Amino acid sequence: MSIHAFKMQLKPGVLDEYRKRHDEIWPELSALLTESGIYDYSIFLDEQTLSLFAVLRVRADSNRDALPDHPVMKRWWDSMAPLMEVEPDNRPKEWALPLIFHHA
Ligand code: RM4
Repeated sequence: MSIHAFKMQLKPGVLDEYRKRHDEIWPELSALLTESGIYDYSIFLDEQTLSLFAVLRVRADSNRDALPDHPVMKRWWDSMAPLMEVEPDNRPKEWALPLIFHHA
């Protein structure tokens, strides 16, 4: 198992919609994340900057690297692109947050 954290950036004025999309997360996306070895995945919001802080755990046997090519992931990212800062292919911009301290 490993822990990963990264930052994403929400656009102004879309917080309610961003929250709603995650409250109604697609079952097929949820299943894909689980199948890819991702679990205990949380996204926190910095209300001052609209930065999103994602923290997730990845199983040792994960195939997380294949996720960006999966049609369900691409469809989700396309649908979320109006709400987030994204790369040219619509995946969200991500800034890695290196682990400094962990209390188990
Ligand atoms: C986020 C973003 C991430 C995705 C989660 C489920 O808004 O699209 O890439 O992993 O949703």
